[in-house]
Amino acid sequence: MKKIIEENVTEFIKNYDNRSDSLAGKLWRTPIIGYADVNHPYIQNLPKVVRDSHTLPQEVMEDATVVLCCFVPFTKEVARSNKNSDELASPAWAQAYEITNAMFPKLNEMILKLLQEHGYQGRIAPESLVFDNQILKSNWSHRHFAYASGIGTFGLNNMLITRAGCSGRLTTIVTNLDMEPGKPMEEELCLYKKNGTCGVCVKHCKAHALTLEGYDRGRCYAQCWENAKVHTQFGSSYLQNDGTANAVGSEVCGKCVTYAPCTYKEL
Ligand code: B12
Ligand code: SF4
Ligand code: SF4
Repeated sequence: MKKIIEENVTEFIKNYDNRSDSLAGKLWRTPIIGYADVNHPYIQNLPKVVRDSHTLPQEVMEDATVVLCCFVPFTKEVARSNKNSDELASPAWAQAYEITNAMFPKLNEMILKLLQEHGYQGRIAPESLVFDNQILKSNWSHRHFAYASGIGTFGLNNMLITRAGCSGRLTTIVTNLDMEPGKPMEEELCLYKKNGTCGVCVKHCKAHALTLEGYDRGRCYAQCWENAKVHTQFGSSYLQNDGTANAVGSEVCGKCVTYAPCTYKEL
């Protein structure tokens, strides 16, 4: 079943990349898919690690077994468009964000159908579709599920770093698939966490939201807002809890994600 899912997701993304916008055919690379064990203590502990109200997979689907985690890496071209010398994110970075966010519901739908065809069920956690712009935390952290599935580790830049790098986006689906889940990676993929070197992401954060001492989500969000005011041409895909759009434009920045050793890795 893993192979079938992998093939179908790869094919779907390839076909979806065949659009008519300026990033057509050069937006994504081969996705990386992992499966997180819903009964793993790391997952059961998420309400303590992320926030009390963090949803557990069993609340989304009673007979949940694994959470399918899909990381869709951006191409080098998209990652490198977001130059650190520029104050704001590149238009291509904002566009990639919106196109990918718009693609995910369709990808999810395809996976749900595929699961059904093979006698399984899947559900999207409703909390994964919204984001509270007051608290700046979700009740469904894609990154934590992806970490538990073994597809990557957390960087100093907060990103999930995978074997394809950290420049890309994540989606997750709760399933009752009968398969061997992954487990957290033993190897540390962030150089700073591994041996105290690098720290490039911190140097790139002109808003001083990311420092060696920690991360200020309020400052980071303010910088994303500066971008949203300018990058209004690609829409605004994130919703608030009440279903209305979160911002006037694309809430992006990502300088800590680009031009770093963990940005892009050849697969
Ligand atoms: C709210 C949110 C924001 C907020 C707050 C960001 C933040 N770091 O929390 C704002 C608007 C500022 C933001 C900014 C960005 N975001 Co954002 N954001 C989200 C969202 C909706 C929820 C994240 C959340 O709940 N955070 C709360 C914290 C507590 O959970 P967490 O960040 O997942 O996990 C952290 C901690 O728990 C801690 N941690 C890890 N292990 C452990 C263990 C223990 C024991 C403890 C105590 C803590 C701990 O480290 C983790 C990483 O910081 C997710 C989508 C989703 N539903 O998951 C996207 C998401 C995290 N964002 C993403 C991205 C790419 C960005 C930006 C680069 C913007 C852009 N696209 O240009 C910046 C990067 C900022 C940064 N360096 O962190 C991607 C990350 C992809 C990846 N490779 O990991 C996500 C997953 C969206 C997606 N669908 O792909 N974001
Ligand atoms: S830029 Fe360096 S320190 Fe920052 S997350 Fe990537 S590897 Fe870690
Ligand atoms: S997204 Fe921008 S503001 Fe936020 S931590 Fe990264 S570089 Fe700093």
